[in-house]
Amino acid sequence: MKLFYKSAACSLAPHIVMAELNMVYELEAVDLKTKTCASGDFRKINPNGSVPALRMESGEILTEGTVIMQYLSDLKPEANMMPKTGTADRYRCLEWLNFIATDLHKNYSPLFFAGMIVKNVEGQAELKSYYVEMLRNKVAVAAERLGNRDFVLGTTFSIADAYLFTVLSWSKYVGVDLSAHTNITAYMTRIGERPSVVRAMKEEGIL
Ligand SMILES: N[C@@H](CCC(=O)N[C@@H](CS)C(=O)NCC(=O)O)C(=O)O
Repeated sequence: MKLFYKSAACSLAPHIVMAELNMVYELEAVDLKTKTCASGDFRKINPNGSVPALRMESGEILTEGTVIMQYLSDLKPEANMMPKTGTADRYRCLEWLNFIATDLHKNYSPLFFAGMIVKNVEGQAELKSYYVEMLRNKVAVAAERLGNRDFVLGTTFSIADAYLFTVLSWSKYVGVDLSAHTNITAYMTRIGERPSVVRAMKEEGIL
């Protein structure tokens, strides 16, 4: 299997999942600006031009991070990285994945590209302040839902943790202050020390 990724981007989440599951995998870095990678034109691999993309054992390409992570966890169901179909926890996990993808992830993105969205500096500052405020509220919701659990679903590390950790780790680059939520800062430290997370981050050159 090969994961097409960009260092520290959302593709870190499935990368962590592959490491956690002790899978045999290859990595190929993508330049998101030029949409190129060692294999050539990345749009031929993923017409959407975004990472992550996974080349599965069959040779087919699977895209969409939350789906890739579900696919990976289904390859090794015994590792319980996603609760079994039909259980209440399964839907709790899906609820987290959707919340992270749509309410967290996509509200961080404009903070990285403010200069491409708005040309004048004042406009960029306004845009950033809007999204930082939006994220302050969304992170408060995440903190409330996490409560005093070790992991989002309780005591078991799941694919939702790999994704939540990845997205919240962008806070330091874009001025989103997590320090008001001590459960979140402790969570970030706890997940960041996990061997699979350390391995994936090292492989991406972040550590
Ligand atoms: N819908 C995709 C979006 C992934 C996404 O936003 N990836 C970002 C990096 S974190 C990206 O590749 N952005 C460049 C682009 O979309 O052109 C998913 O959930 O996997």
